Amino acid sequence: MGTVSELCASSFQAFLCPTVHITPPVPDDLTPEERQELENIRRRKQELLEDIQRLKDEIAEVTSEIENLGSTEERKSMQRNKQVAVGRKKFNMDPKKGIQFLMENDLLKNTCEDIAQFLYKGEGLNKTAIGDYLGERDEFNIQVLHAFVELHEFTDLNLVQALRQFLWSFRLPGEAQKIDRMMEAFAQRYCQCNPGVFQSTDTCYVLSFAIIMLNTSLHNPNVKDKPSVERFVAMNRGINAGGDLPEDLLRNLYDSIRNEPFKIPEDDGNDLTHTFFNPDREGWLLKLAGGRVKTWKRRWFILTDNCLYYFEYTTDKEPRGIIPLENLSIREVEDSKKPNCFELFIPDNKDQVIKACKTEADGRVVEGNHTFYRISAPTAEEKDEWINSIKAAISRDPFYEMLATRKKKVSSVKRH
Ligand code: 4IP
Repeated sequence: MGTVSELCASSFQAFLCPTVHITPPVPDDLTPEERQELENIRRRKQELLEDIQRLKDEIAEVTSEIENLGSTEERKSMQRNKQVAVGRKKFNMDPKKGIQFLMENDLLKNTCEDIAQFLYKGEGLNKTAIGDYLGERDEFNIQVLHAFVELHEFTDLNLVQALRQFLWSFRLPGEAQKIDRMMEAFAQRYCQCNPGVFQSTDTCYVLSFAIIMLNTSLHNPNVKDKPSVERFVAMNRGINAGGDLPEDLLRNLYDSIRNEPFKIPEDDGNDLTHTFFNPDREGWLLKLAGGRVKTWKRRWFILTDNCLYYFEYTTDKEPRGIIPLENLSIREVEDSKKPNCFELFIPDNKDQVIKACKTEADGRVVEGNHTFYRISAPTAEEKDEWINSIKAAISRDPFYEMLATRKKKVSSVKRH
């Protein structure tokens, strides 16, 4: 009979070729220690064989899964889902590019209905991006907006219920023209689903805004003067083509908003409808000088009446400078010296001096000399809040003008 090492070698053979293993009998001429060792080796061999079998089974299973995947639609669909996920990410960063990508990869048809459906489902899409896309002035985007609004079913909903649904499906952009287009489309759809409730879509439009403003007044803690139902009814006199809307209807809408505020998508932690109607804000910011010597000065800024005022101290009666926001735009910028910067500038004209005034060291009030105002906020959150409030202040005025024109229209219809 062989030695233990020979026996081990034969076990090793069996290990390599597990199917042809015959356990030979234990030779008689072994010492008890050798027997014990042999037994241990054989037990270990058995365990290893079992392990090998388990691994083989697992490999077979995975291989068959891979083969199946390769041969079925599943693989294609996995690939497709991956592409859709990429498209969604692109959309959230730049809506137009995202849509373009999805169409190029045959994941979306180039029709406004298909795109509207995609936005309406909204899976994995950022609601601010949806709002931005729908608010675009482009003819095609306007068609998508209409197809999107058509997907909303407002039949037998009162105006507050319909607005709840609509305002939850995307985030209202901050620009007046965009808000106007979207609310116009909403009003048309509401009137189409509920004929006879309002005399015209303008009435529906104006009342929708009265409701959004009511929501802000009732639920924003900064608004101290809460309107009563009587005031709300009075405010909306004459808006139904010169006539009054039924008081019951207005009271119901008021109660609904008072009992439950609008739920607004808060993708970036800011509630635009609140900011839009209450842009005022104040706080410490750093401002870069306009002249050649670029010094940063800490100033107390107050945003009110579509102007930005800055003071040296919070208690100062006279501001050091006043910047009317009319015709200005705002953007985020990187500065190598200060964090959280944004800039006020004149769009399409980087050399023109911004209309503003400031106080010289000797107390004289003179015209400003900034072609842009670069401002640094203490934190990223404050920077975002300032940007949103200033954006809202900039777009509020033209918006109120548009609303006022429409109000005039709906209350004067009778006289014509
Ligand atoms: C001043 O620097 C301040 O930064 C002024 O800001 C600024 O005016 C001046 O800019 C700049 O020279 P010093 O105090 O070191 O002299 P503030 O008025 O807030 O004190 P702006 O136009 O930024 O208000 P120029 O543009 O005057 O050089």
